[in-house]
Amino acid sequence: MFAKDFVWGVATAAYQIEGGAREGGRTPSIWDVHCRKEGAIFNGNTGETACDFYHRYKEDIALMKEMGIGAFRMSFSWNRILPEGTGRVNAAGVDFYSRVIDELLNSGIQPYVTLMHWDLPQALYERGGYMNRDFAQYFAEYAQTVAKLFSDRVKNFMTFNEPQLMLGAHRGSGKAPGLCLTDVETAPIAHNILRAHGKGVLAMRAASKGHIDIGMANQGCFFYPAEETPENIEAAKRATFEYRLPNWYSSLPWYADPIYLGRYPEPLLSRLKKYLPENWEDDMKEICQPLDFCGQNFYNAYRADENGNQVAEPAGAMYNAEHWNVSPSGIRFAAKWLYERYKLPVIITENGMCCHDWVSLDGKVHDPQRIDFMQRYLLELDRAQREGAKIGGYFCWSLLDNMEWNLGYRPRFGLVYVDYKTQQRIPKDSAHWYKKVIATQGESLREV
Ligand code: GBH
Repeated sequence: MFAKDFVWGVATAAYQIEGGAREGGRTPSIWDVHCRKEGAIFNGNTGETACDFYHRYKEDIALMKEMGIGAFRMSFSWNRILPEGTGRVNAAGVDFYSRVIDELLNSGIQPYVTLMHWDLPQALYERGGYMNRDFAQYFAEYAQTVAKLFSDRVKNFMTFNEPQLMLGAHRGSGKAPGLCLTDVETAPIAHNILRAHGKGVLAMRAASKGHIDIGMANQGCFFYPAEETPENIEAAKRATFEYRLPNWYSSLPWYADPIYLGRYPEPLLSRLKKYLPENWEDDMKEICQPLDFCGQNFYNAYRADENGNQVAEPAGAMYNAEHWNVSPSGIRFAAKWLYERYKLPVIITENGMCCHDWVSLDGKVHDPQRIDFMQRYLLELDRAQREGAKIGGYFCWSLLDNMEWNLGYRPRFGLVYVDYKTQQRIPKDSAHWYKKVIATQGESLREV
């Protein structure tokens, strides 16, 4: 069903799993600071210990090996590597990631490294964060450092995870740094993040030993057609790429068009041009660097009618434990549209579901809905490739239950259950199921 070289992975992020927040010379990121604010995080949870991956990475890598996982998407904590954000390199931080990478490679698992998954070093936030035009330069320095130190062993990188949500964090989403800014401030922030991506890619290519694949893991607001008629499909595609809703910062094309096509999308550009920094056009060439894949996180899409207007889910629709709608056809349309528009192999860098998981009396964790969710989404992904889209891989979010940002430890997204008190890991039914999917290259997806 899926090709032999199809990449079967699981995805994670540093702040959500590592813990060891005060160990090995690590300084705080904006998330450490945010978690200390009264009422900012569900139940006052923090990532101080998280899944303790910092100490338990060997055990977790062994679990992946047992599952037959081919690739591990992880992120590096910028402030573990460069405690001041720029300048001094922290040997203990580099050593930690080095040990993780070696353990992965020795287990036959390819590391896919995200340079920054939301955890901006606090030291850089205090220098203006993304608002500072020099942010792009700081990021390039970090990217170059990582490429120098790791490109002999790591062959796949992503610059940022979900710039959409990084902007959302500045628009009152409750994520760090917990600001609520207007278009005047956020349009330049988005522009600086895109510039950082471009400069980062250039710096990595220049510093890397041999060829490395580079992409970005985007989020985005997709629509799926309520009825699969040609008109409705066209309308859903238009709603996705000619984004017209007020929350432009959640859209896909505001970030994807510049990095893949070298231009901001209309009609959003007409709306936001006045907020962009002077001479923004001069930056577009640097922002649009050749990339090797189109990384896309995909959880759900919104339902659109034949006029491209968002409509409510039908009564009795499927939802995850956090009430996000489940829309399997959405991943098929997303993959096809992305490949058609950006002409790069698509990698689903995240997809998964949070369920109401707990340990049953038999000591196991039964998660039939996660299995059904993944089966539905993977079957649709297979259909997308049969209909012409080139798909390079699929990463399940997530290996472990983990620290879900401002929602704390409430949502459980893992294939492996984590008892946060004892740090015991219990592979859920879905972990065994995914193992079989991988071993059969997707053939077992046909079994219902
Ligand atoms: C990702 O963000 C992050 O990269 C990752 O760190 C995180 O743990 C993971 O997903 C799980 O959340 O309109 O109510 O249907 C996901 C961003 C934002 C995607 C909300 C789904 C749907 C909300 N998500 N969105 S809803």
